[in-house]
Amino acid sequence: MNTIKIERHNRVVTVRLHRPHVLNALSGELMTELLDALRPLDADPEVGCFVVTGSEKVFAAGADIREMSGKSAVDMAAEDYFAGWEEFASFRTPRIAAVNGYALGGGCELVMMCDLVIAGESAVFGQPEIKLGVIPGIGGTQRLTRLVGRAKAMDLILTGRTMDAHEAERSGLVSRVVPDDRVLPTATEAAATVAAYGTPAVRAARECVDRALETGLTEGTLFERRVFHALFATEDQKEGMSAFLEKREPNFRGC
Ligand code: CO8
Repeated sequence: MNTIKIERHNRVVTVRLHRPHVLNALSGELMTELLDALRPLDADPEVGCFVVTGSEKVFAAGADIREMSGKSAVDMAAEDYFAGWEEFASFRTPRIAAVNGYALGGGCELVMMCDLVIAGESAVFGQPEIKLGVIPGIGGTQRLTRLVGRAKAMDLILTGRTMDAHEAERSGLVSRVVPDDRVLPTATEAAATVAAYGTPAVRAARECVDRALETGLTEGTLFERRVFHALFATEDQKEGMSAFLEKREPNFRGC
């Protein structure tokens, strides 16, 4: 692989974006390599969480402007350019973004496709596409608005200004801000924690939380209650509740 590096420790897989000469700009090759690498891991029951990160200096400075710049509208539509990122968004394995430095444009959109976002003090978020004569194209106008609200989303997308890690946390884009050198360790610890829980409950929790962005309160709470009921069909529910009552650690088996 030319553009990413993958490491696996027990149930946690870490994907490192690796195009340092262009600040990890997201090219078509990077997207393809990342999807090809993660697709089988997403289907592997022994994998419990993904961590997506960049370098200590930059997460990703957006889609690759050089790659896009010469394309026509017909090229973009014919390729359905970057539609593949929706496959990443639809993976069932939970994912944690570990962000140092710039997460701009497509980099910020990739962050928003993750479930938890651990940001270092140096992290910078934004959707500056307006400065290039375009708009966000990997879900930025939709996910940012749902996550931070219309007022903040309009501010970021129309002015192209960036926000630091603390503003991003206050706005609801970031889960936790930690010192820069704690970003990857914190993300990896959180990933190991998530990966140790029962897969049916983790998947159910993700689906229910994401449903909140798509549906009304009555329908969403009914969906949640039905999923809650269904989890009583799992061995993990019996194990989790028995372990609590027997004052021991649970041993979840993902079934
Ligand atoms: N694409 C390609 N190359 C890039 C990118 C990028 N997004 N960002 C940086 N680079 C390159 C630079 O060209 C430079 O290369 P070289 O050394 O050959 O000149 C190298 O990386 C280092 O960059 P800088 O010298 O600019 O570094 P600075 O530290 O001075 O500045 C910044 C860092 C502020 C991050 C600056 O590089 C920058 O503004 N980058 C562009 C940010 C941006 O506009 N991102 C949005 C891109 S568009 C996008 O993401 C749209 C997604 C939707 C597409 C889907 C379509 C359907």
